[in-house]
Amino acid sequence: MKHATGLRLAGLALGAAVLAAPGIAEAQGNLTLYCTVQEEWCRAMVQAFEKKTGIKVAMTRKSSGELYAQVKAESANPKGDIWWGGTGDPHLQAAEEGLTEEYTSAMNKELHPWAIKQWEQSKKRTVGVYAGALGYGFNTKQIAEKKLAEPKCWSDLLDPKLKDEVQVADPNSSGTSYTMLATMVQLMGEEKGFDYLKKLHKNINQYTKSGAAPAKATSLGETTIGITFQHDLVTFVVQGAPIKVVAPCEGTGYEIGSMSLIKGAKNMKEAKTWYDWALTAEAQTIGGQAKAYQVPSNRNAKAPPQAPDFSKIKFIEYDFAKYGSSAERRRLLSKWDAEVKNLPK
Ligand code: S7P
Repeated sequence: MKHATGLRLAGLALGAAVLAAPGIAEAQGNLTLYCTVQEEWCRAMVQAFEKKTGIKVAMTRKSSGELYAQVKAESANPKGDIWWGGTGDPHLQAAEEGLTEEYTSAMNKELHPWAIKQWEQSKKRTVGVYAGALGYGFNTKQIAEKKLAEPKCWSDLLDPKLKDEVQVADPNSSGTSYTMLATMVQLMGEEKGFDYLKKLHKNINQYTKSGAAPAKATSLGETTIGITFQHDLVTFVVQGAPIKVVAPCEGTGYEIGSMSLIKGAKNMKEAKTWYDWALTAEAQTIGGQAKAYQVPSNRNAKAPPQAPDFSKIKFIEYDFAKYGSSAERRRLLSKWDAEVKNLPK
């Protein structure tokens, strides 16, 4: 397995300076925002943007796969203006299918190379706004009470003693879970990756709709183990939940959380104002304040101190071009539906 060389997230020189964004004028107007991060962060962003620009925002929050399906379904008569946040793969799929619009922001020059790579790969149709590492967390009380060994690797999750103790989302609705599916295929090869997912299925107590839901369930002891992005577990750790976050020993995948302008947007001017603003260091510090611990894409935005330390995580060389492509994403999801989802336990 190769390790990501392009992902220089940990040692980023994150300066403290908050720069004023060029080209952002005080304005009035309306904007329909499709938001695919956690609700609290969506609301904090909307509030700050409305205050800054005077533009009124109507926001809808959904999981990434669901939102992609909505943008596609509405493409003949788009209702949304901008899609902000969520895993990059469905944004790349939307870009390839011509559902989103090209744009070059003046803010691009402040972004990390991994955020710009996303933009280049999509032919200017989506850009990186944050990065996050996949992993899992376990409830330390449950593990101790059930006298289970502390898991450290992906392979540990196949232990028959963990029957019905693991929770993850359905990759059709959830970008997080699609990231896991694509990670297993890249880490182990397709045959072994699907073999792994079939064995894991025996230990799954529920496939949730939302990717972050297993983090909450782990915090409440409703599941012993939750597979999510590591930052979604940190959200509960900082609130005192008995969760230990695991960066799996074999290596793991990651997301480039992305943003796209919706093709045919009714409020394109306002959507571009959001786009430029959301790439500023100022806007990217709002995540940490809203208990969202991803690594920001603006080089001048400080990563929240609680964010997972990427220098200590073994990353795979995630192939976004391949696993974000329309054909591959559709193929893997239907294979998962056919071969994993409905398997008897
Ligand atoms: O909570 C933030 C986050 O994990 O949610 C996004 C995710 O795509 C939305 O959840 P789904 O898995 O349900 O689609 C991630 O991009 C982001 O880091």
